[in-house]
Amino acid sequence: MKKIALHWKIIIGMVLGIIFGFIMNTLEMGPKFISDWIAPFGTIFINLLKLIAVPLILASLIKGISDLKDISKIKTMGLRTILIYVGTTLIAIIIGLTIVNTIQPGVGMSPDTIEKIKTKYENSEGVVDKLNKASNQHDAGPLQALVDIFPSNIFTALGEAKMLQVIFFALFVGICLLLVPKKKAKPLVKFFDSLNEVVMKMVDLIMLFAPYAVFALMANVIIAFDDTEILVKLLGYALCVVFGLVLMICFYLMLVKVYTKKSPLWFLKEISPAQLLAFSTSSSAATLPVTMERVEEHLGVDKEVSGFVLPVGATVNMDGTSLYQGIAAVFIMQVIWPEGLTFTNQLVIIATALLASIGSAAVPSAGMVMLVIVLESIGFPAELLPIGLALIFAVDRPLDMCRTVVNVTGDATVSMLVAKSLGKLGKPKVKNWDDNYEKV
Ligand code: DAS
Repeated sequence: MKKIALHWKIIIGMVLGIIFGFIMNTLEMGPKFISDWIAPFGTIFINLLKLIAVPLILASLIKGISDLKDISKIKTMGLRTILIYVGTTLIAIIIGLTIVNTIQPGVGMSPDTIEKIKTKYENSEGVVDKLNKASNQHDAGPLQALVDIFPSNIFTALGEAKMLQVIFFALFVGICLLLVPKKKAKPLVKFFDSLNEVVMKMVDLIMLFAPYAVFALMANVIIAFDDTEILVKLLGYALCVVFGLVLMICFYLMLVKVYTKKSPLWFLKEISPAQLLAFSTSSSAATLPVTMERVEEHLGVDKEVSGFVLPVGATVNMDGTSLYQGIAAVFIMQVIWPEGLTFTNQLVIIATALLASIGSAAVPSAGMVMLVIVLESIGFPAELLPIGLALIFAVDRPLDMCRTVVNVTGDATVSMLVAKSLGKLGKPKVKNWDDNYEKV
């Protein structure tokens, strides 16, 4: 019997995890059983992916940069990457604002629904935690984000997986490898070349565990749903976000088709394992090793492009998150602060949602934390913030899963556009969809 491709095993694991989660949710001890005996396998999988993200970025970027013939390409690559990232993020926010102002999902919500949501979630641990995390962001000065790019201790940066600091260090080492005599550079280039191969093989091995891990992750998400009535009331808002995210995916496919002349369906199929993991883990950072492996080995993007564009993207480019922040901010105002719905405020939302998505960490629910910053930027009353977050809290996890898929897809798209513009988009190294997974 023909072996089932890993792609399908992951989807089967996802579906079975959702079914298992709903079944266990009907049993008295079901949720506890899942959180004690099933969820840890999902955590182990995410830990393994995060474990290899930093060495992969280091090896991929240093090896890639040191292969460059012309050092000026680094400046071009950096500039093009940032410009395209800002452009796609602005488009995402504008799509989100257009949808939420047209459909107006927050208008006409009944006071008793608002009261029910307020009572249930306003003082919940999840909402309070997000507000506390958001208040920690206030202490940072206007240039703190720039200062944070430059590490004072590379071992701390590596140990704490500070992506932008690792990227800066890798770029620094790669450029210096180009500037020292070839003979002197060779041992280090060979070291990072072999490290890259080894870490890529680690991705293959970890991915064999993916179907079981995705089962655990999905079951753990389902047990969090305990109030279907509220979920139904928030369906309009949730569908606005999902519709906007689907439009963003269509926008990426159009960019791939028009600019790289590649088949959009081929592109979607080749990055689907990364999208499935993004959906299951809600973390761009955890998905990064698989995104890099798919983009390099299955989309044909050269290492020095993917090694730079993807880690930067996972850290600062979150189109799905910025679209969601635009919709969520206006939805909350439609429900509890209609006087804030001015045109000026919507312009401010565009600017702050762009900055907030850059500042959002690539971890679950980070977008909701930075949503507080967006709301505060338009003078949203502080005393209404807990209710505002409570309004969207019940559906935030499934929407986080969806927006993380868009974040990862956007990064993969931009890596192809930048590679194409630099003549660094070649033939895929691995033909079959899951060829390299079966070889281990
Ligand atoms: N979960 C975040 C990510 O990893 C996105 C978000 O929270 O909006 O991309």
